[in-house]
Amino acid sequence: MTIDINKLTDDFLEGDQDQAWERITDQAELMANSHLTFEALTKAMQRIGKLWEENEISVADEHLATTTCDYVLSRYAHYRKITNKNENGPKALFLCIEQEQHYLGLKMISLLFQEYGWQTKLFGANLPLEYAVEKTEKWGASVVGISVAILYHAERLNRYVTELEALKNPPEVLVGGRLTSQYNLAKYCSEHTTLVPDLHRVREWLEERKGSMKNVRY
Ligand code: B12
Repeated sequence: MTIDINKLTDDFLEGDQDQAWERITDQAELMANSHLTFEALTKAMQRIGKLWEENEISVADEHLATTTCDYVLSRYAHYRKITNKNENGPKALFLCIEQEQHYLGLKMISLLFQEYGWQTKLFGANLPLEYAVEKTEKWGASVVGISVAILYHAERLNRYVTELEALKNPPEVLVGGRLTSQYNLAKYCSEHTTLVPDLHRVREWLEERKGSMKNVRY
């Protein structure tokens, strides 16, 4: 990948949506491959985290970087015609557990599922458990993807997993987010839960299921 991550980070910190978008469109390989694009955006946001940790930037800068990254993500999805209306595709619902604000990664994963022909609903940040259960049941989602980034939020994970997996038609619960790459969250999950540490593993998971699906767009 030849994109300059430091410059992309600077665009995010400036809130320069057009410049950030151009930096992506300049790279033909990114425009053709969402995996590489999401990897670049992830690296830039991780760099934002490092700068925040080192007191180089403020929380306001983090917010601006987030909305700019989110803009690029939405524009990329529009450009690549990635849709969540994949009729007859299996259903996946995505949410962050209560109080969890870090939703950008979840949005990327939802888009990846869409590319593989899934119908998706993206609930984003901070979805209380009662609604997660209700929506899963009503819509008949076969997968629920949960994101968790902050360690003290993980305590809540177990209730989400337990209640979702106890439904009459239980979905497969996938747990991802920054924490899963750093800690073993198995103690908050069950033997049926799938822990997904990074983008590569998501791609592998989607590839494994591809064979059994109709209407798949590659
Ligand atoms: C942007 C940001 C924010 C934004 C969030 C904006 C938003 N709406 O998303 C704001 C400013 C609100 C914020 C707030 C806070 N944040 Co913050 N934040 C970040 C930052 C810089 C980037 C997060 C991000 O978007 N990363 C990029 C995404 C793409 O990566 P990702 O989430 O890991 O997702 C990837 C995979 O994990 C996977 N994935 C993600 N979800 C899922 C789900 C499924 C199902 C699957 C399969 C896969 C998957 O897919 C992605 C693909 O690459 C991180 C730094 C970092 N290293 O991530 C800190 C960071 C996560 N934040 C941190 C902290 C401390 C906080 C705050 C407590 C304080 C603060 N900074 O204001 C609050 C807490 C808010 C809360 N209650 O949740 C710490 C956490 C440290 C810790 N020990 O827990 C970090 C690591 C910063 C740091 N270096 O210290 N934050």
